[in-house]
Parts: sequence; structure tokens; C-alpha cells
Amino acid sequence: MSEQDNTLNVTRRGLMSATATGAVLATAGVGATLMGAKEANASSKISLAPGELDDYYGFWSSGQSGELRILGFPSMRELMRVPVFNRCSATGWGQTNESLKILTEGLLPETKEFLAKRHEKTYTNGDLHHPHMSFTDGTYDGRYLFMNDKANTRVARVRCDVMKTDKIIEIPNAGDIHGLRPQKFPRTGYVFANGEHEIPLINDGSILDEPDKYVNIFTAIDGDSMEISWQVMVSGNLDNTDCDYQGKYAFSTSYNSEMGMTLPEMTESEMDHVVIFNLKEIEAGIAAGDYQELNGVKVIDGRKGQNKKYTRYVPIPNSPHGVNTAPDQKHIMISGKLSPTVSVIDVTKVDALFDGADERSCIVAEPELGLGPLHTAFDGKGHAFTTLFLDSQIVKWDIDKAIRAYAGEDVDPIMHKTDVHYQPGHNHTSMGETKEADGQWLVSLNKFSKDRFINVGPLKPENEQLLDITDPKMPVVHDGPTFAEPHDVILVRRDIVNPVNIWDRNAPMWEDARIQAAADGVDLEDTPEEPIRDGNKVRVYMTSQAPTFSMEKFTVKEGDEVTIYVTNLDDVDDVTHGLTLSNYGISMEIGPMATASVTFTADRPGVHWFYCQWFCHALHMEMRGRMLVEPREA
Ligand code: CUK
Ligand code: CUA
Repeated sequence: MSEQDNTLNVTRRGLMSATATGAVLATAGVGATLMGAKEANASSKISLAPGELDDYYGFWSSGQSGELRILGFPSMRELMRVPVFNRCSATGWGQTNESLKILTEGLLPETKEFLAKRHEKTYTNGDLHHPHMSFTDGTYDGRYLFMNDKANTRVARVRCDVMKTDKIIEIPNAGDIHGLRPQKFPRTGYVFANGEHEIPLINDGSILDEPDKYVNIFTAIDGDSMEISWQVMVSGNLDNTDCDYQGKYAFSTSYNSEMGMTLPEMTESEMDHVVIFNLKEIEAGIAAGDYQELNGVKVIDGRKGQNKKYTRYVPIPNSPHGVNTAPDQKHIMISGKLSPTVSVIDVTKVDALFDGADERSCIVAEPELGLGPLHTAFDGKGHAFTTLFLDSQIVKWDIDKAIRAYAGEDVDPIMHKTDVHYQPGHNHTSMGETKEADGQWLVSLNKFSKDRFINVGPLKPENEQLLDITDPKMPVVHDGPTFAEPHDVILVRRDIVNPVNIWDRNAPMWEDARIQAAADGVDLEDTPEEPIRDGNKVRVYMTSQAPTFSMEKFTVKEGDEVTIYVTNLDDVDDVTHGLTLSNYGISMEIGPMATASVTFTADRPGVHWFYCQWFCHALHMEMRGRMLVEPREA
């Protein structure tokens, strides 16, 4: 945050707590009395006056909705939905040529074949759990956001300058990508991705109940090229992952070290493990040729008992889930899930494991915190905050005291527990997964809202609560309902994220349109008055400028394959146009100075209006034109 921003924020927040509390108490009467002075004080910190801006960007996942959401934080106002693995009616994501290219180019050949049999080009669903920003030198750098698709084994990247998805790749050999984190140091670098569900190494339908033939795969993706750098075959499954601040190790939890296929089998043993990946040794192993190539990817064998220097398996009680690296750059917290403990790894003790030290020797604390610990967040002041799923609480604890207690000293690391509503999964603190954790806010992502909102029927929203962690009692200051189902969020200081307002005409997004226009001798910004016919292919080039399209009518023949390209010439903030083609199931967004295109077969004769669906001008309703589809002669 710049000096100036900082001053402004402090002033505003300070002012609001001082004055708004007084005002609320004076005017709101009974409500304020019931609310209590403390809660009123805390609420006032987050209630921004109209026109005031938030201090942080919140990047929310959306689970089975498959999109990325941007919220202003701490107000928790939803600002934007960025389609990623889903389809979007408003923007045409999944329908425009530009989005289809991104959605299809990274699919494996066998997936393309499989989808073609279903007459689909890409999957229509996704399960997006973990959005994380690229790092440089241990903190966010505002370049990219990376995220997983657990449903269809993909990893996507969003460009933060335009807040659009620019790459999606399917990960071969792995079963369902779950945990995902970018490398923190020296930069991203690698994006680490866990395959969650173990599958037979040769998954051709001939193997079902032979657990020893099942493997799981840890993948390192190059965050710049979005190509796979290497993979490691492991024992057990892989749940969540994080890495250190030295650029040496990544850590993945495994809740099914048993390699069980049924629930009783998966939860049988008291100890599961965290796998530690030695990045330098893996790179050396790849360079030395100690790999097998599977589906075009170099795969190192890091299974248990291989006794090579690629991996170590540290026993952890019991079905561990979350793994979170502390901003002290030294400690890694592994949440026990079925064990009431969080196991703390000291990264400075990990080197010794690869020289033969006992695996548990890197554990320096294992505080008992409560029931169902899932994920841990940090304030950068030596404290950790762990969600307790079963207890419906956030527990704040002292990392140093936990270490001293583990060494035998009689100290209690638990500082405070706050009730949340209900059943929290992830929690996250402002800048909490970077070395710049600032200890201001914590958001608790609760799986159940039950009675917190007026009833909307059997399907309820989730409830994401905001806790003020500058207060030792960590009061809940806001309830934020969300639709299915954000698992995770990051809170990024707003000075780090600097999106543009207007597209750059050279953006790679519509590269194909540029190439086609050049081949047709068309200037995308000064388009011809008639469509270009090329056999039964028709290319309609248009520009949009509020409140008109450059073409008010065009004619095609039934059965033609029509592509409509629209270039939005309005280089004005917030003047987005759209093109919806009525009764053809077609719509798309065209941002300021962007080009977008859509291809379809004109198999419905008649007059069809195309209209702009973004309210752009006083004459927005009039921003429309006609496509005439002439019936084919019988
Ligand atoms: S997981 Cu959902 S609560 Cu997919 Cu990060 Cu822990
Ligand atoms: Cu352009 Cu509405």
C-alpha cells in the first residue's frame, strides 16, 4: 500500500469508528442498544459510505459454480464474476470463439474425442476451489490468478490486467486437481497442483480393485507458459498443498495414505501423512533422465519406499486437510481434520529429513485446538487462526507458545475462540498467505447458513463471516451470504491489483480474429458494409459505437456457417456493448476496444434481430439490427 493510501485508510477507518458509533447509538435507539456498543463499533468499520472504495480485493472461488468472483473487502460487496470453467449467459463465455479457444486448446486429445461423441466442444461444468495469485519474492505481484478444477482435472489462469481467463490446461495422468498453490520464492515460477483421487496408472478400464496399481500425481506447472514442467508419482492421495519461502520444498497433505477405496478403508489408520517434495532434487532427477514419460509428461517416481531424494512422507494425525505456510517464513501448519491437532513443521528442519533424519523430527508443535481443524490463517504477528469445522469456531493460537508446549513447557497456546455460523472450511486473513500479512481481517467461509438469513427454500446460501482480528476477541462483524460454494478466498491489498479500463487492441484474446480479418483484407476498426462470403461460410464484420452497430442488416442463406465479429470502438470507461442474436441462443460481451466473435449455423430462416444487451446509452434499446436468413431453395 502506498504511503498515501495508508494514511487515507487509517483516517477513514479511525474516523468511522469514532463518529459512526456515536451516530448509530444516538439515532438507532433500541436496535443499537440490542446490538451493543462493541458490535456497533466493529460494524461501522466495514460499512463504507456510498462511493467509498474498499481496501482489499477479495478473490473468491465458487466451487461447483465454476467461476471466479471478485468482492470488495471488507465491505464484501460482490463486484464481478469472472467465468472460468462454467458457461456464462451474460458474456458468452463458452460460446464465443475467443472463449472456446481457451476452453478447448488445453484439453487432452482423448478428452476432445470423448466430448465430440457428446457433440460438445468442452466441459460445461467445473469445480473451482483454490484461487491464488502469482508471487514475486514472497508476496503477491498482481500478474495472474491460478485456480483448479477438481471436477475435470484442469488448471486455469486469469490475467489480472483484464480479469479474464487466458489459459486452461487439462492435467494428464492425474485424477481430479484439488490443492493448488503458486511458488512463493523467488517467483511464480511453478504452480503446484495435487491430483486428489488416485487412479490406476493405466486407466483403461481393466483395473478396479487392485489398490497397488493405483497412483497419485503431483504436478508442477510453469506459471508463465502454462506448460507442465514435471510430475511426481506418490503413494496415498493428495489433498491440499503449499510451499515454503525458500523455493526448496512443497508440502501436500494426504488423507488417504491407506489407498482405501471405501470410507472405512480410507479412515482406517490413525496416522496419514504430508508429502514433502524436494524441488531441487526433482529438477536434478529430471535432468539426469530418472523419469518415465507418460502422455508427454516427465514423471518422477516419488512413491514411499523408493528411498530417493525426491520425497519424504511425514506421519500426521489423522486425515490431514489444510496446509498453510506462516508469514514468519518458517512454519507450515497441517490441519488434522479427524484429529483435533494442527501439526507444525519447521522448514529449517526439513533438509535433515533428506539426510536420513526421522520424519517426525521436523514437527515442532502439535497443539490440540478443537474438533475438525481444516485450514489455518495468520496475522503476521505470531498468531494462527484455525477453522474448527465440527465445533463451528475459529480458534486463535500463539505459534511460539505451541512450540514451547510441545517441548514440555506448561503454557497454553490457545488465545481465543469465536463462534461462527456454521461449520467453517477455509478461513483467510488479509494478505495472510504472503510475508506481508497485515493482521487486519479474517474471513471465515462457513458451509452452512441455516438460520442466519431469511429463508430461500431448501437450498440455502453459504455464510461467509468477517472477523475483526485487530480486536483480541475477534468479533464477527458481518455475515455475507454466497451462492455455491466458495471454498477459498484470498484478500489482496488494492494497490497490488491494477486492472486496465480499456482493452489493448493488440490483446492476444482475439488473435484469430485479427488473422482472419487480415486474410479477408478487413480492418476490424473500419469494417465493410457487406458480409464476406467464402463458399457456405459467411463472415460478418461489424463495429459498435453507442448506440449503433455499423451494419443494420445483413443477409445469409439457410445452412450457412456464419461468424459475426464485433469490434467495440467506444474507448470510454464502462461502455461495454453486447450482441445477442434472438432465437439463436447467442450472446456475447464486447468490452471497450475489444473484438469478440461467435460462429453458428444459420439453420432457422426468417428475420432475426440482433441487439445490444448491455445498457449502454439512452438509445440502447434502439441499438439493434436484422439478420435475414433466406430459406434454401427446395
Ligand atoms: S478444500 Cu474445501 S474446505 Cu477443496 Cu480447500 Cu478445505
Ligand atoms: Cu450498446 Cu446497449
